[in-house]
Amino acid sequence: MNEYNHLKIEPKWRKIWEKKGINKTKDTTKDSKFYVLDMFPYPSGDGLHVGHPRGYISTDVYSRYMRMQGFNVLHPMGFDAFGLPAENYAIKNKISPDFAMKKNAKRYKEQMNMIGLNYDWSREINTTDPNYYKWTQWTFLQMFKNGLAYESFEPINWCPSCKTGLANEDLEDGKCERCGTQVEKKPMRQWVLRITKYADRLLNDLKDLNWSENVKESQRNWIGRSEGVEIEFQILNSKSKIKVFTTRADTLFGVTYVVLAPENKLVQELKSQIKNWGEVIKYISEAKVKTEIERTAINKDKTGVELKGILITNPANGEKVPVWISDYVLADYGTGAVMAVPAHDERDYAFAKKYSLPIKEVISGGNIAESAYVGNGKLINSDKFNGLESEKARIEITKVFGQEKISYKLKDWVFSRQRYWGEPIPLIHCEKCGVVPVPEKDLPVKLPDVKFYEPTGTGESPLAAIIKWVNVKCPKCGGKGKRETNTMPQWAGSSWYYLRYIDPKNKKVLVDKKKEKYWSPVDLYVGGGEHNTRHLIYARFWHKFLYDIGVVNYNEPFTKLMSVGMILASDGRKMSKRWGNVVNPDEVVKNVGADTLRVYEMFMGPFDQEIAWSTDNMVGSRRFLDKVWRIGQNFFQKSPSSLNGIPNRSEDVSKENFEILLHKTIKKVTEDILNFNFNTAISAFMILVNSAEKTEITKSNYEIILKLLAPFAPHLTEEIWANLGNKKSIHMENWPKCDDSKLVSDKLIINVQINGRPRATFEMPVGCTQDEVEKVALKLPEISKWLIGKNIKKKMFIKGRILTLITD
Ligand code: ANZ
Ligand code: ZN
Repeated sequence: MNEYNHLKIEPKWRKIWEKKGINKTKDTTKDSKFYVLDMFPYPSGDGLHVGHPRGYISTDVYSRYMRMQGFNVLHPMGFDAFGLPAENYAIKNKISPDFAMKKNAKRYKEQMNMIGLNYDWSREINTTDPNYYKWTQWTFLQMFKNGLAYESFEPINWCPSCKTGLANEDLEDGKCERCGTQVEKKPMRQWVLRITKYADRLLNDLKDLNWSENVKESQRNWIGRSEGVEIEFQILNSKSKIKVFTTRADTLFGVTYVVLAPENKLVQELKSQIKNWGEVIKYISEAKVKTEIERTAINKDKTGVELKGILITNPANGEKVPVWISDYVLADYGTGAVMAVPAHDERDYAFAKKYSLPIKEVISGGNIAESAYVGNGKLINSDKFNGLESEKARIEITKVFGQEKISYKLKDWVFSRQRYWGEPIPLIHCEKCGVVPVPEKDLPVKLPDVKFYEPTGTGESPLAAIIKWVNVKCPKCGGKGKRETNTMPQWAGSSWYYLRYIDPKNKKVLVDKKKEKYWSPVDLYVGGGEHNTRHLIYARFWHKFLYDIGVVNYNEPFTKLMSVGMILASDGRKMSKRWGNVVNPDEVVKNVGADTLRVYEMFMGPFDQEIAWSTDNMVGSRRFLDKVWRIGQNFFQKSPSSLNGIPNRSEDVSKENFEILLHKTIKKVTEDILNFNFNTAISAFMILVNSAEKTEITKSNYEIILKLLAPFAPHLTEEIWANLGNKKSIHMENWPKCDDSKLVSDKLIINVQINGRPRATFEMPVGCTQDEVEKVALKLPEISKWLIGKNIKKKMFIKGRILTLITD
């Protein structure tokens, strides 16, 4: 018997596939299309570990399946190679980021090929390729021209270790996502994109997407739309007012103090009136080092300082109430000021208790001696509004004292980084003309070669030191100009890359409109759940902008989204060099083969859930493939003429029952692939193959099994397929069709009619022949009695249903 030698089979077929171009996407806009996209990786120096390809294998299975269903499939791959990780890696290893990135990308590609991923590499893109980032820069220019990119001097998040500004989205619990350092606020010149202008569309259009409710909910929370009211409180002995944002205008009569965020500009303005300035300034500097989570957690101890000497008037009842600063109020949400209603808000309640501030009940229904009552109810202690229900009162009180206002948690996107390894922002600062866009014909603005990539830490990018590059003529007046030296964040290039795969080499436009219309939107997008907010919000924003300026035809980029669960190490921890628990796919492929790795990763558990690696279980997947191989060997040992029907060993599964199971499996595997239930698809396979071992399986049924398995184990199935004498690649075959008649049950009801009249019904096994049916029928008394003394002139049989007898 021939051995299943994956080391021989796998590289052989990969070479043949490449030569035949079976992964190539057809350059047509006519056939039915299907676009399957992976979140592309940034190529890190460590290469892939076995956790990375879980998503890639799923899309590979899916795209092979769709191709067998007759679709023109686009399944591309590329690299997201700008950004801090690549740059930090390069600095650490003292090589240029460009060199490091190219080396790493090459390694990634080799590993992906080794796993048999069928990418169309002729469409490969890399965000650091000037021919690619030309269009990232071009889109930025269009945003600039449309007023969506602006300069800001507000304090931004600054990572003292990475020495760069960061967007809110780049923080984890107030720490730099990359290095874990506590982020500071630092005032700096920044380029910012007005993503908030798109907040409502980003929110509303979620409803049309075939995404899980949980991802949609994360996006909703991230956007954080809140309908409320702004109310102004006059400061005594001052012209200034304090404006607060509240969602509970109905509690206005219960305000017993007002709280400003420590960073609120008013605090500095009121300095001369504040009697305890020393205490105030000390508190402000302490607040700076706390994270947002620490500041706003309900159960954290609240701290604050009263601004002594400041009083304000409640517009509703004229009461004079004190003003405090506290870090539980955030500077960049709402107005950075809160009207405190301790009777009806938990944080205000805790704060008032701690500092013995009055608690005034204005909504009935609770027991404020014990805790804040946060629900709705009838108003009390609220003058002419007494007796109104909260909801009605909110409207009425707003009419008199406030202004309706919608607040968003989403902030404009801080879009500049003070680092080398990113797309240069294509703007020129002119002494006379101000900020001037680089003319489109001069794009791309290429990154210059430099000697040092290290961040300067001064808030300027290392590019600022390249005098030759920085000094340019102003495109408008020809006078002295200087290039913008900030670069774009890593998220820029990944916000639109899926469009470039459609038309990767186009020199004239970002993407040809006709091609875009055909291929867009992405039908299936697969990647890690960590991208549920940032990347997927940025990309949707970028896409909607391109839609608005007529570059693309649809207003959403990704129709269906699937999140892949992480593969943990066998010790249950994240795979990491730090823990020494990384499993290298090269080893696995060498030991048991790429097909085993693929089958195992699809089998190990529900696709969207975390799961720990187990080498033992992987061996089980190999055994399954061994069985598939062994069954095939039975065919090769016979002479070619006796290929139909091999003798079984025990015949404990009947041929009929096997066919039923086979068709059930076709149905199940088809549905499971479509629903990303790969693990149950593989279990169904295992059951099928076990019974295939115990029956007389025909060649054509065996071929059906191979076709079903082809997307999962492409090399093994191709090898057997070829050995069976097939010339065309199995991956170009049609997907097997399930014969529903075989599914109903393993028993059929046969009707017998004599001369057009129904005379008997009885059960027969599925697959019964006319002869078998006749034999049973003629023995039945209710049939035979009609046939006494008659000759049967004609017999007709509708397979599996009706036997008709005509007599003379
Ligand atoms: C008075 C009030 C009374 C409030 C009451 C609540 C209950 P969302 O839904 O998240 O928008 N708030 C406003 N700006 C804030 C800031 N910058 N930092 C911290 N908290 C802030 O929440 C809106 C509510 O959060 C507002 O309504 C305000 O407290 C608080 F019985 O105003 B409320
Ligand atoms: Zn100029």
